[in-house]
Amino acid sequence: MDNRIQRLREQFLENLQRANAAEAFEELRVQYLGKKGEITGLLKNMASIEPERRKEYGALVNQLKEEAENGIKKRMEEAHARELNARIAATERYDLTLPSMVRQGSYHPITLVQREVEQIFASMGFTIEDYDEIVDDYHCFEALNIPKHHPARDMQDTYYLSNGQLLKTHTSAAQNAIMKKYGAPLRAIFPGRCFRNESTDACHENTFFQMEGIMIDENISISNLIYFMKTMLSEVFQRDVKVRLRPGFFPFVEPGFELDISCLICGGEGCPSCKNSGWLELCPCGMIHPNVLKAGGIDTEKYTGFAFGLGLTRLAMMKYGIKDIRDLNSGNLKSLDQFVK
Ligand code: FA5
Repeated sequence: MDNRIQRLREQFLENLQRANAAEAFEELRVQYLGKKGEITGLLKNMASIEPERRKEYGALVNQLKEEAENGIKKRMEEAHARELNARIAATERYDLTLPSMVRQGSYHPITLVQREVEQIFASMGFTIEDYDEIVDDYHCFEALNIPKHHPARDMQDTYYLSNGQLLKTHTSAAQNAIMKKYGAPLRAIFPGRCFRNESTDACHENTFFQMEGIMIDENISISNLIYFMKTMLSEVFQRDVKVRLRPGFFPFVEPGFELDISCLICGGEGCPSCKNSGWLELCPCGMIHPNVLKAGGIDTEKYTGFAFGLGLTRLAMMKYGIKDIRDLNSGNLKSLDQFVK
């Protein structure tokens, strides 16, 4: 190898060994490979080389140039990795003894109110049941005395799935299965998420929670129904709440009622949360229709029963003074983490 090239190579490799920081590598690059760099100079020098040696000389310089470029790159990467490891080892290590910076989690207001209502009914001998969110037409409608093409289906704008099943529009969809599971006498509540293709506003969501309750036994009457509803509401609110019962039509109860409570957001004066009526539809209920009992395998000569469909989401709104139902599904931690318990 040409002596000059050989000397420059040795000098470069020595300097490269010594360099260990980003700035030092940049200096080396300028010193050897920059416009006025020493290796670049060798190339510029080509004209002064005898023509018969030029080819070999050019190849050697280019080889050195490539070696220098690759050498700088490799050592830079090694230095970067060393730096990173040192930083992780020294300064960015987790200190497991430090107090957590993560905010404490909280239960959703609907979970809180659901648990409260569950406890109240459990203390009165009701079992708590879980039921599917995807159900079939029979359970959601037909077993509830709502045959195909019955106009009552229009009250619940339903999300149908391509396989013919549907998203449960109300917790009543579990009545039939639970009657068949336990027979009579029976006391059960079954909370669940319901889905309807609703236009949303301050008191309507397309996804909301209800809690269904049924009690079937000998001699069950409307007075039992009223007693259980009143007990539940006075326990939940721990104060007097004005309620009103008015006739309501649901094909699966006879007679049927709408139980409304005086809006606790506006004190009954009217606001968007109660559609300016001062009352909020909270808990439709009634005496279970004999066709529904029969479909559930219950002896209608011996037993009667009541059912209710409590609007759990609305109950949470009233209990916690939440003005807009949409806040509850918003995932907005600012409003939801007030309920840390
Ligand atoms: C029903 O769903 C009946 N299955 C209830 C029932 C059960 C009646 C047993 C008789 C016997 P309704 O569609 O009215 O009824 O809904 C019941 C409650 O769910 C309402 O009073 C309301 O509190 C709540 N609810 C209904 N739709 C919505 C909605 N879009 N957003 C929030 N809550 C709703």
